[in-house]
This record gives sequence, C-alpha cells and structure tokens, in this order.
Amino acid sequence: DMDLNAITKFSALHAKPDGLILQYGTAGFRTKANCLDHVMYRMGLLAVLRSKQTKSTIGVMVTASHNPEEDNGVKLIDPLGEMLAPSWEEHATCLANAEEQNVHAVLAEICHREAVNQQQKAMIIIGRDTRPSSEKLSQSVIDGVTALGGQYHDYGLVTTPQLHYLVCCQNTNGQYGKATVEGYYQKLSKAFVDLTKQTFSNGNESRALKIDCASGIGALKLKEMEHYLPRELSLHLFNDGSKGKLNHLCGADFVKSHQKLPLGIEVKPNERCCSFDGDADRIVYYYNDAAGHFHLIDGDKIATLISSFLKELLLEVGENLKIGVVQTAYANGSSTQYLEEIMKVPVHCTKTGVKHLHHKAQEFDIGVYFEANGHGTVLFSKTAETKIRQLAKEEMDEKKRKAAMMLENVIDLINQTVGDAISDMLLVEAILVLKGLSVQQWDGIYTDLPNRQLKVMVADRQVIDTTDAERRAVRPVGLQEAIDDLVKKYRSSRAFVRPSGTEDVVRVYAEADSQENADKLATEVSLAVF
Ligand code: 16G
Ligand code: ZN
Repeated sequence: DMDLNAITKFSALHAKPDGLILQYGTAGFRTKANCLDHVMYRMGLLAVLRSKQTKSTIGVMVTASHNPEEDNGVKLIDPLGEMLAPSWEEHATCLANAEEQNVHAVLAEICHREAVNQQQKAMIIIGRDTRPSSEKLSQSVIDGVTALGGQYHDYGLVTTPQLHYLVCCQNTNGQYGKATVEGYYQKLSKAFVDLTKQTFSNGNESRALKIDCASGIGALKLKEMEHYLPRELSLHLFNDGSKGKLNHLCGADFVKSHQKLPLGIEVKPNERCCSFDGDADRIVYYYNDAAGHFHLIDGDKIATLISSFLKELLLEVGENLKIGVVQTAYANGSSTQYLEEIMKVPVHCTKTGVKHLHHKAQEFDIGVYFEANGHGTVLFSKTAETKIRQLAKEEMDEKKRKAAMMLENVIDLINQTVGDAISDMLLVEAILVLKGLSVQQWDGIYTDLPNRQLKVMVADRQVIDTTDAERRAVRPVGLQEAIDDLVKKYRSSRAFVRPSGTEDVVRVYAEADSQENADKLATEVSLAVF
C-alpha cells in the first residue's frame, strides 16, 4: 500500500495556500510561480499513479509557455507523448485543490476509480523551461514522485516538445527514436539533411534565418542543435536569454497578438524571420517589406505551405492516401477558403486547444493541424507511415520512389507527439528551399482578411456557452442573434465570442474586408456581450 507517512511528511513541506483553487485547464495548471509549489508536489504524486495505471513512463513538464516570467505551470504527458487524458485532468484538479488532510483520501479514491495496481513500478521523466522558478518547482515534482516510491529521470532544461518526444521514445522501445536530447537532434537533422540534400549540395549560397527565441529555452536548444545541421542553413538567434526577460515584448505570442516585430531583433527589408514562444512549441514567421510594413505569416499559412507540399508529394506517389487540415475558429477566413476551394483539401474546425486539434487530425491518413497562433504539427496514421516507408524502399518507378522518400523524411522531421517550433521551422525551411520560394511568395499564397481580437471582462465568463467548435453562442439567449445582425453590416465578415480557457475573460474575434471594419465589428460585438 501507499506509504502514508512519507506522503504526509513531504506534504507538510509543500503546503497549499489557504483558499487557493486552480484548474487543470487547456494547458495544465498555470498561475503565479509562488502559488504553485503544492501543485508541483501533487502532480508528482499523480504522475506516479498514472504511470502505475498505464504501466508506462509519464512526463511532467514545468513551464508556463508564453506567460510572463513570474508565472509558471505544469502539464502531465501521457505514454505516447500526448496530452493527459481528460478523466485524469479532473483527478489533477481534484488533487491540486484538496485540503492537506484530504490529500491521501483523494489519492486513494483515484487509485480505486482508475484501478491502479499499487504494486506496479512507476517511472516519471521531468523537464523544465528557463524560468527562474522552474528549478525549485521541478524539485517539488521530484519530492512528490519519491514520496510515492516512483523512480524518475530529470532531463533538466528541455523544450516542451522535447519532453513529449522523450516520453514517446521511452514507451515505444526506441521505435520513435533514441530517448535522449541528442537522439532528438540526430533524428531531426538526419531527416532535414536527407530532405534538402539535392538542393543544398548544389552549391546554393547559405540561407539566413533570424530567430527570436523569446529569451527562452529555444535559444539554448538551437545552440545545442546547430552543429548537427548543414552549414548552409545559418541561424541568427535573437533574444537568446543572455539578456532580457522571458516573453517580454518578444516571442511568438507577442508577435501574433500585436502584429509587430519583437523587441531585440534587427531586420532589413524582406528578411525571413520567425519567433518561438517561451517553451518552443509555437512558431510564427514574418518580415518587413521595403516600405517598412510588417507582414505576419501565422499558423494558418504554415499549415497551407505544409499541406500543399504534402499534397503534391502524395499526387506523385499515386497512393490513395487522404490528407486533411484541422483548424480552429481563429483560422483566418482566407486560409480556410484557400484550402477548401483552391487546394481542394478538406478542412475541419475544432475547439481551441491543442488536444482537440490533435484528436481530430488522427482521423486522417495525413492530418495537418495548426492553430493560428503557431502551434501545430502533422500526424501520419500507422497505415500511411507503413505504406510510405515501404514505397520509399521498394517502389520501382524512380519519380514515385523519390516522392515517397521525401514523405518519409517529413515523417521523421516532424514531431508527431505535439507541435514543435524547432521541428516546424526545419520543415518550413526545407519546403521553402525545395520549392525555391521567398518569404514574400509564401506570404502571397493568399491575403489574410483584416481581423481584430479583443478581451472583455465580465462578472462570470461561464455564462457564455458555445457550440459548433466555438463559432456560435448558445447562451446567453439572444447573443448569437445580436452577433449575426452585426456581422451582416459588413462584407467578408465573421465574428464569434468564447470564454477563455486560460484567463478570466471573454474573447472576441472579428474579421472583415478592411481593418477599420474588423475593428468596428469587434467593438460592437464586445458591447453585445455585456
Ligand atoms: C492554451 C493552449 C493553446 C490555445 C490557448 C488558448 C495547449 C497546449 N495550449 O495555451 O493551444 O490556443 O490556450 O487560450 O493546448 P485561451 O483559451 O485563453 O484563448
Ligand atoms: Zn508554448
């Protein structure tokens, strides 16, 4: 049985502040770092139970992604590198909010409900971002793991997607790759080199890319990885953590939401740039044109670039493999229209949050998913992967085999467990060089509809209830009708409201034929929310 004494002894060292209630939300627990010690300890405990139940290695990542440096957070990673199963999110919330004297009872209840075999061994792997608070908080996770007799391996400073990769490797006998950070670099760089081989060895001059690393973990890991990559790809890192505060006026989230350059980067006209977020699972591209105008290339355009590349390869391979793209309500209307009408690719819309997109993307032979904010990846079904690897080896037709080999390289280059800024960046760079596309040509595939996002503070954001992948409000009564009437006033317009899953606000999104109209529509919809 569980060692009650050990749990109690350690528990007292990680006391819960009185009255604090937190929720395991779309991105795990996230709040001010100084409120999280007990949560970390308890997530260490919970990870042990999940590991015993699944008889697999479970991951615990300490990060608050794009949040301010003072915040922190924690997420559990399930056996194949996926997000924690929904029923365990509820256990996590329950455990995090239990009063001290009830922690043991909550653990016992979870064991009972989930039929956890307590004799089973547990293995937990732990990672953290570069926040000043992360080291101590990950130590609290370790305290939780050891209190329940679990074993652990602390990978220390890693990106979120690296830990997802490592969990997957640990549970699949190395089939997905070697369970080390170096193994990850080797896997990605080999795929990148193979994919770009002909182009880069043709004596092309080097291609420069400027990367804003949000003063986070991405910089550290890119520096480690750089010498695995071909010299022709020259990466110039900015906001590399040597100065400046994490995510402060920089990073993917800042660039996407403010639609302007991050602080700390120097750009010349038409230079290709990108930004990572604080834990390096999001990426957006951008450039300034000759007139000094800023152009954002968001997750939707990344999805379009990747899916058109994959579609061409599939056409050459000639197998009946189906590709689909998954977006959220935030996808720019122009991207959806381009994908459906020009590219003839089926597009699906899910609720916001990586797990929803990921889940939907699993329904296709090849599922490409991206949130407009730059989180995304590509999933290959087992059938598709087997078929592609087989064709890459055995197909007699030279052209077909080459296309299959390139698809195989994409399978190895993309992180199929979760969106990864480094892996996404390498795939984008490979596609651009293979297709000879400049950043302007890529941007010009379609023109984004002007859009505006606003936050509305309300007494209780949960009074808003949505349906149809958050695109329509069903409550409060009358709100959707009011939005419909406002939308009718503008051309090429669309608007929706949804309660945020990470902040105590209601989010408003509007797009229309001009920036002025998008701004007006967003403001009018905000007023309708009250
Ligand atoms: C979280 C989600 C992100 C989503 C965002 C929306 C994960 C790993 N992260 O950061 O995908 O876009 O929440 O936030 O799922 P919101 O609900 O406050 O708009
Ligand atoms: Zn992130």
